[in-house]
Amino acid sequence: RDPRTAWWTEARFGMFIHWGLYALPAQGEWIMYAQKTPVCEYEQLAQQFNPTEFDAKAWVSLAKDAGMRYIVITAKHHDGFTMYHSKADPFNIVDSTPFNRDPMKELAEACREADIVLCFYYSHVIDWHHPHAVHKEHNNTWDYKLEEKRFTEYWEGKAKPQIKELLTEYGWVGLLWFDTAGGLSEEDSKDIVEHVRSLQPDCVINSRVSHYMGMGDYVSKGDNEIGMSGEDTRPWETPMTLNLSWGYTTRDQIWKTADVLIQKLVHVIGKGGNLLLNVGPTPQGTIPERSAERLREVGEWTHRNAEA
Ligand code: JFZ
Repeated sequence: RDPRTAWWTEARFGMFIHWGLYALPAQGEWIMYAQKTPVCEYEQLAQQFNPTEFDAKAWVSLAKDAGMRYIVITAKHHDGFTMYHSKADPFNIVDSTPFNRDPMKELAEACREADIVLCFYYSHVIDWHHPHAVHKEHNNTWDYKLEEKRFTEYWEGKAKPQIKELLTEYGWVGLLWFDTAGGLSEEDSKDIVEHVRSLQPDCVINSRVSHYMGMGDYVSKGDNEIGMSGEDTRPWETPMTLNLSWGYTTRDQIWKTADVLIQKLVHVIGKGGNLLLNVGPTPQGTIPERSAERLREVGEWTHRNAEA
């Protein structure tokens, strides 16, 4: 049994949080790419982003009530905007919005108090804001020319310094959740793993850090996909949505019922996996009431059965 992943395999159930500027247009976290929004236009969202209703303690206690033991939040998603105070790039919530608070700092504090493990999602390959980020397919080709990209400038100038900030300014980080590694070389994947290990040797890394087999401490399944296949014996996790999208949207109102969620939870855990269940907070900084309601229902069921 691996001491690094021990807390995580015991935790079983976590809260995924997709929160960023994309909450404002309210059509999911891929909106910039879908609409080919120019960087200068997308940046204007930051000036309107002021989530004054954000309450870290309320989010953490909702996770706790639901029976969750860890939180994975989008410190940076594909739009390149960081939801914490980054010194490496001013396109972040403290330097570019009127909000003037670092919600990751507040969450780190609230998690420590409540004994919930804080983890960060970091989009290490896709970054539509940075001129030199390179992905296999999903690049910002409306602002930047592929042939003019110098990947090292992104890698050494933004991705690695920002990962370092996350691993040095927020206390112990339980897990770094990487994603969409298409096009990243084996060498660069190893580079990022070593980078994380050198800063926080106990930090768990998910398999999406790389497209090369066997990297990372556990396997992230496809969305809503349950169970292991093949020969991989690593622990695994199913990321799941409550509705049909990750980021906040007003369009998608197809919600899984509490019964279905409880069945999924039992199914995943029964097969030995972890369930990472997503919420997409609003631009005001609140978890949509429909989502909160569902999570509390799941929690009531879990707590009832834990006592019995
Ligand atoms: C990625 C992101 O592009 C998406 O915005 C979200 O953050 C999600 C959790 O992860 O999308 C994926 C990546 C991999 C799979 C599905 C969606 N997959 O392997 O099935």
